[in-house]
Amino acid sequence: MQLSKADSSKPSAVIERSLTLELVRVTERAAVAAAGWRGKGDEKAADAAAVEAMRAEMRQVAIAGRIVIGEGERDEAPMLYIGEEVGAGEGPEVDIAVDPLEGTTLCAKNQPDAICVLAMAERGGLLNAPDVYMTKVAIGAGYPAGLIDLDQSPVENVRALARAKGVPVSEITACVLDRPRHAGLIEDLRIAGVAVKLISDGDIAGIIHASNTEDTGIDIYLGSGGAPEGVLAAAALRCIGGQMQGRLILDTPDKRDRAKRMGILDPNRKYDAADMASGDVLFAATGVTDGSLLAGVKLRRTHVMTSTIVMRSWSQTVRWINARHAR
Ligand code: VTB
Repeated sequence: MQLSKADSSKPSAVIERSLTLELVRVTERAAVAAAGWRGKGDEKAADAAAVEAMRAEMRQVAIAGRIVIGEGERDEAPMLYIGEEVGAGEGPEVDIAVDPLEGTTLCAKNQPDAICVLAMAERGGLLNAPDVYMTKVAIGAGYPAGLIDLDQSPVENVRALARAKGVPVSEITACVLDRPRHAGLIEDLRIAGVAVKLISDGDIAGIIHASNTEDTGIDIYLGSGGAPEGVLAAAALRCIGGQMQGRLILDTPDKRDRAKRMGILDPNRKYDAADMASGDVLFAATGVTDGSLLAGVKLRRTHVMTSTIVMRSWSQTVRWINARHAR
């Protein structure tokens, strides 16, 4: 194993690697704040707690950061709005995508897989995605490039994957968000014999699961979810490997206008993971509720335990950091 990447032939790493641990502190603090709202039925309060904590901790980080994916437009979100400058101001110029509490409903109902998520890339490295839906497909690493394609039907994508994996379609498990808009998709998959794992929220975790088939049993992620979540999932896939495609659903003139203002000129463009998150990318997520990706925050009498996954595209390193914090 080569631990020093100093004379690697890869392009130079632009983002200081010690920033990975700084990001962990940010998602940890957000998760601890949100954890106080688990099971309280108040999604807004849970989200606000995570946002405030994330923003406060980010102020300590030595970056000149700019929010590209955040809580919304400046006029609708007081904190972590698109374009907000974050960080201590001194340090590398980076773009930041956040989902301070991915799965607010999961947190409010204390259900699995609510997580706090942050990705960082070189300036200009993250797609400025409007808050619309995105059609997504994702699989893990080790398959020929171009195996999955949004121009094929979901069932065709599953068939291609099954062939490449050398198993019958009946042994493929697809992860899909449980939404009425996916009724046709779910029916088509079931008619084809595919096993469908339905999740109630949290498609960033869903896509990460598809890239980790051996542990999760999930082979492919299919369906539409938030475009901002798509960019965050793409950042994760850049680090852990796997293929993904996304296409914005710009089905009204208003959405097309919004996208245009954000620099999206081709409304039908298919984006792969590297189109959504390019160059050197860091990704961190901390569990809020216990889930299949991460353990949730444990609030003990004298201390708090957190569980975080942090990864970096340049080195393809994935770390799981379990931390014990004094109360
Ligand atoms: C997904 C999922 C989120 O929204 O993007 C989903 O990752 C899509 O939107 O956790 P709908 O809920 O409208 O289907 C969430 O479930 C909630 O933000």
